[in-house]
Amino acid sequence: MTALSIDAERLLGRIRDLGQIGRDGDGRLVRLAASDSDKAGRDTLVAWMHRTDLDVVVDRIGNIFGIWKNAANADEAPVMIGSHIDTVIDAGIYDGCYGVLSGLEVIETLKATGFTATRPIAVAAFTNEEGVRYAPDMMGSLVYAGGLSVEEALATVGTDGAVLGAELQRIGYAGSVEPGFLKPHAYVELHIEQGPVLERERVPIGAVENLQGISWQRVTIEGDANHAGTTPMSMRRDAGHAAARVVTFLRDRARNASTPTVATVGCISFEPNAINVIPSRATFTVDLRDPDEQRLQAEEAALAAYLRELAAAEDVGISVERLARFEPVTFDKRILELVEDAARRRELPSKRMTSGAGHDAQMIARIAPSAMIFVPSIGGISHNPREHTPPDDLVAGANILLDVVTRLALR
Ligand code: HGY
Ligand code: MN
Ligand code: MN
Repeated sequence: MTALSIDAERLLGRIRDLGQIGRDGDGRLVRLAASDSDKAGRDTLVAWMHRTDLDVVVDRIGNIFGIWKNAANADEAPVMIGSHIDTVIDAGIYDGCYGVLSGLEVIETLKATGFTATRPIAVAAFTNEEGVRYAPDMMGSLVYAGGLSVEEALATVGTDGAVLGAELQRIGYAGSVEPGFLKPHAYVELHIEQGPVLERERVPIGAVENLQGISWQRVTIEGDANHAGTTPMSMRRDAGHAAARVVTFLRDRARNASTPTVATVGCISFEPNAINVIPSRATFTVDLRDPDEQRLQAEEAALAAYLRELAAAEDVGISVERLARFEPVTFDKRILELVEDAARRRELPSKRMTSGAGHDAQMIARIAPSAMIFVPSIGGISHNPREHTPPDDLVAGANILLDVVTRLALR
């Protein structure tokens, strides 16, 4: 008997279609949380949910749920499939969207076969997973899991000065339902790996057993603006130079470490940002990650010590603001075994692995047994328009999700 399969063309077509929504004037994909382009993506997803006859619910932080339930199972805890459809700047079309659209596809496929689940099946699109406009990232799922109050989240001021709550109102996604209204029986997230491991090892399915800790900080360095031509080097309080020292310190330390620690300065700005003025202020972000909590704390302490030394040596003021901090997460072994069993039955190699990226699953793991499934990323590239996963791998991953959800929905 051939195994049930999702409708590949429908899934791949929706990924392509959603990937065209939110292109800016330069053709870049930019659907930042609660922006007009995010609204356009949300509206498209909701329309597809309605077309599948799902109950659509939006909660107060704008998380969107498409719920398939019937009179017999409506009171049972649901199997939840989720991810996100907001993007970074100049994004690929698979990050997050692949998981949400595969969840919708799994429900649509099961509905068409007359499958009778013993519990509802819900697909979720969580608000602001990327954290580019509003920190922290994974915000919608963090609020959903009770890790951040919805009031605090709604009051968050974005990088453009807009307040999240007002933006959700403006785009029509300030729902009335309290986050956490559905406590999942189990949560599964399908996602592109966004790293090089599966492609390099020619393994089509990743059973993600844990996810590394994340530390986000914003550093502000205060110096003195002064004339670039007349100020002797020995008399400068150069915030720009001090910032450059931190960037190099972080990269060299992580690069030379024998651990999987990674460090990234993704945003940096100078004031007054003029060619002939010594920067009076430098503001930049630091993203530190490590699968081990003790090591991550040691990296944060090493940076703090370096900043103290640098402030004294360069006679500058340095202040640090925490933007996000999440400890490493271990996923549910039972669900992982279902993933591996499903791969075996479909004669697909799989491997256990760690997620380098943050995901909504790490938040929902606080309230329900959760796990992730990865598919390969070509060249390990992500957060980049060249992000790509071959269609066969996309379909294989969605079929593993179908098998795992089917098993969970019968328990
Ligand atoms: O930052 C992350 O890892 C995720 O893409 N938000
Ligand atoms: Mn993602
Ligand atoms: Mn991402």
